[in-house]
Amino acid sequence: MTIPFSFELLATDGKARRGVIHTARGDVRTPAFMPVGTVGTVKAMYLDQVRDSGADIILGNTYHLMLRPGAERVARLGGLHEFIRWPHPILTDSGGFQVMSLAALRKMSEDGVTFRSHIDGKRYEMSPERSIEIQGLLGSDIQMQLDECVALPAGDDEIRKAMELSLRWAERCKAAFGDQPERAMFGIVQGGDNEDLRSESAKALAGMDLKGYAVGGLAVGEPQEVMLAMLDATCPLLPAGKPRYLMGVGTPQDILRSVARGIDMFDCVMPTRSGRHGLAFTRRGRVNLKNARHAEDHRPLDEESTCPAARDYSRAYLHHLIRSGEMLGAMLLSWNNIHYYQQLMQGIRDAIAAGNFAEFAARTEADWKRGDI
Ligand code: PRF
Repeated sequence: MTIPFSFELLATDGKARRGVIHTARGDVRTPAFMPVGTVGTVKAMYLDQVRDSGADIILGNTYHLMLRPGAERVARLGGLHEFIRWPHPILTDSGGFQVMSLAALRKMSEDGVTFRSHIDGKRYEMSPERSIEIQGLLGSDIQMQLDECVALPAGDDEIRKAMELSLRWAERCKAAFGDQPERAMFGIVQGGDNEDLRSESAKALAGMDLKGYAVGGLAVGEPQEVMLAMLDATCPLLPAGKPRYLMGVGTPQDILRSVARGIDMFDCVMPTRSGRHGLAFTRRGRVNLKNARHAEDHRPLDEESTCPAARDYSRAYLHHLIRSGEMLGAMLLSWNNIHYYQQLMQGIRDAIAAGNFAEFAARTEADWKRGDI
């Protein structure tokens, strides 16, 4: 018997929640950070390193994988887990958001989105049903509804239209997904920076009795206070017994402040993308290794870290690698950053379980501000 998908709330501390998502491929401890493995690789890292850093789940992208190598091909190769050699849980995003940010000549209609591939210009159509079909071929454990995300600032009419379309697509995705106890399909709250539209969206989705809920359409150009206000307006309307996922967020500070408002799951390219560009996340804030001040610095990023990338390499060497555009620089800093994010999530989970999340958050933010070691 495979294990059905379920969410167990283990502890709460204020609005912060400690929980576990049970899946057929293993448990996901929440709050969780999902490293982004867009094309079937967490860029510049071995998946063993990703796992050892403490990640229970990674994210893959429908849009990229449908274009190359193709969802049907991945299915013939045994599914995404087998193909990339990650036997643990995978969440896939539905594709709409990536189409809007990457594809050419994209067009939205009631029935879905048509676009041309950013790779070879070939024309594709993606309906809510096709997005779920692709995610099924990939075999992901958590699948996302197709939605429309509006970049902010935007007018209320445009935000309402996208929110309502996303609700209709949620119904179609739910029907297409059907009854698959071992997997989940999450709905996505939209509504831009408008609290009323957010609450309408959240209530309608909650009424669909989905297995989990994402908050989309944030971190798309609005200030952090606006994003947090939208979480304040949304989270209390979502069922307490289901996981809540804030899509595409964020900085370590965004994560702390969103956990404080009841978010359980995050994904972001920030640790890997900024790592490739020479930015390191540490207990004492960010360190830009491109900066000349590191050129003769013997010290590691953090001698107390359990991550070799943080502990065993001098800043001078990391500076040299990044300045030289060497692959190893990107590899070491991605490793450091994913490890840092996972350590942060472990700290968050421990603090919620111990009932001292507010103190943990205040101390962690104060440490970042104190500046580099
Ligand atoms: N929708 C989907 N994926 C997303 C977003 C969204 O709104 C965002 C917004 N931050 C990131 N990824 N489907």
